[in-house]
Amino acid sequence: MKRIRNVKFRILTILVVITAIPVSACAVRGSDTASDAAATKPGTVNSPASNDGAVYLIPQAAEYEKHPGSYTLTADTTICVTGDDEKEIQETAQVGEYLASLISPSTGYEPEVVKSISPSGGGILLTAKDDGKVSDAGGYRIKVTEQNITLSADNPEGLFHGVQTLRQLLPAEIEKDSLTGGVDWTIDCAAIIDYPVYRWRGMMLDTARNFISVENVKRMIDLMAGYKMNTLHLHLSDDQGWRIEIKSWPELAAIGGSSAADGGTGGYYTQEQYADIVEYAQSRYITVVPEIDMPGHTNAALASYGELNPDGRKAKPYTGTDVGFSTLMCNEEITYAFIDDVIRELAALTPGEYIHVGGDEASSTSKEDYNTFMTRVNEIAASYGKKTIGWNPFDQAEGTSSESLLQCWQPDVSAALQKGMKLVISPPDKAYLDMKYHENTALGLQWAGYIPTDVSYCWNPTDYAPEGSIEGVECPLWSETIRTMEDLEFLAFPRLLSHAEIGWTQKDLRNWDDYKHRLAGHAIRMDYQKIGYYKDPSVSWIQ
Ligand code: TNX
Repeated sequence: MKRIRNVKFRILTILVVITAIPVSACAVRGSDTASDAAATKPGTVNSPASNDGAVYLIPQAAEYEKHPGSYTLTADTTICVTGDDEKEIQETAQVGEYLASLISPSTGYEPEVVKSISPSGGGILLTAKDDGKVSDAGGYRIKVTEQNITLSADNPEGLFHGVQTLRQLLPAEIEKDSLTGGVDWTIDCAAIIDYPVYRWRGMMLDTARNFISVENVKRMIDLMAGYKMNTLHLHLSDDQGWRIEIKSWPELAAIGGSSAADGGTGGYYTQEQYADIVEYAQSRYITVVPEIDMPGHTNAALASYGELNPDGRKAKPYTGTDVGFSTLMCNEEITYAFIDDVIRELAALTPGEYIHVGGDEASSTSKEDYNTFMTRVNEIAASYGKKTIGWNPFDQAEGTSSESLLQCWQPDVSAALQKGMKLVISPPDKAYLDMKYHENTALGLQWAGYIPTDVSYCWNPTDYAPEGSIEGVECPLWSETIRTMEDLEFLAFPRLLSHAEIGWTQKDLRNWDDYKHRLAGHAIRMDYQKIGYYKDPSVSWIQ
């Protein structure tokens, strides 16, 4: 099965490459324009030492201009916050508290967050007042002078992204979780304007093949937030496991939750735990998109309830890693009563616009049944106020319209484009975090090829679809070979950072030579955060 998937994808890729205008993500950037020159600065000043005071932003900012002098954070620094109305000031204060919580452990300072417009005694001002549009999609401006720092944005989300930049402008030791002496907490004077290129900057965690604890999901949320990612897709059900409590169908969690892919851990999120994850993600400006994969990839549901099967008997739990053998019954009302309950309960717990309905690899479902099924599923989701997103060939199903998104993992996006659907781009041979880095790295699969860090970085979403049709990018982390958080981090880092930059930074500001230099300079921050990343030999790591 996997080999077929691989070959098909490669043939289609070749066709697309021939028909599309090739765009090189890794062309060496010229420096003859003002914006090029400005953008070159963060990654190229000084030598690439880890604590040399040089700036290694990831993702790269749209405009960065270094000025003479520096600002120093002290025990007296306050964080002032303001906005257009009380609600916005309140939310801005929360971003201020978040900034304070990042600063405190290593510096020992406990900056006071004050609702005021003027930073007294030279502080940090966070302002969400609408007076100089940056972008309402989460952009921001930063001005660092010797006296103070002003971070402004059109909304608190933009301020949150600006805080991530401030964090990377401070010495790397800011990432330590314990008091660190002997560091001058200075930031070079600078002017920055920054905004994202795409609205959807996602990561997917497959909690179905191997359960991922609430604590570990929260750690991933924190790490994603550090790179300005804003969408967490949770793959909550598959053949091997069902991970979300559905109160009207309790055996889903009780039975479906107990299995996992061979050697993996079972488990499920109670509704309270799921709501807690969603709220935690919201506090980091990350939207959770839950996925119930159907009509294929449903063995865990079929193992939980006999009535979902043609013979009325529960299927056997499945712990292998094959795909394409299970299907819901597409012409039986019990199936739609089941899906109605699942989507109703999930929609009530999910503030985001989208529910992911899977739709991939339904090789045991006829085309006709697939059409019937997706028409009903789209109607059910709409009845609970949600839009749908699905994997190819979801776009080809009748009943899927421009309201829905296609997550494309296969290159044929013609039906989606014809229908006016927007796309989330996830090419397996670039963006799949579960592919091995190299032949001899232990974890991961290889059906889409090996993905060393440079391959994960050197592509553009526009290699796959026209710019105007792209909602964003997402890197899925399937968990067939993952057992522990160490495994997860090894596959995710540093490749997650490639995808964060592809989602955020304009493509003419990106090139591998500059990026690998920044990644090497940035690495010590991952060390201080105890991220277990793979030291890919294609990067000249420092230390
Ligand atoms: C393909 S890509 C899958 C998953 C597997 C993954 C392993 C897609 C939509 N489905 O079911 O876990 O390959 O790499």
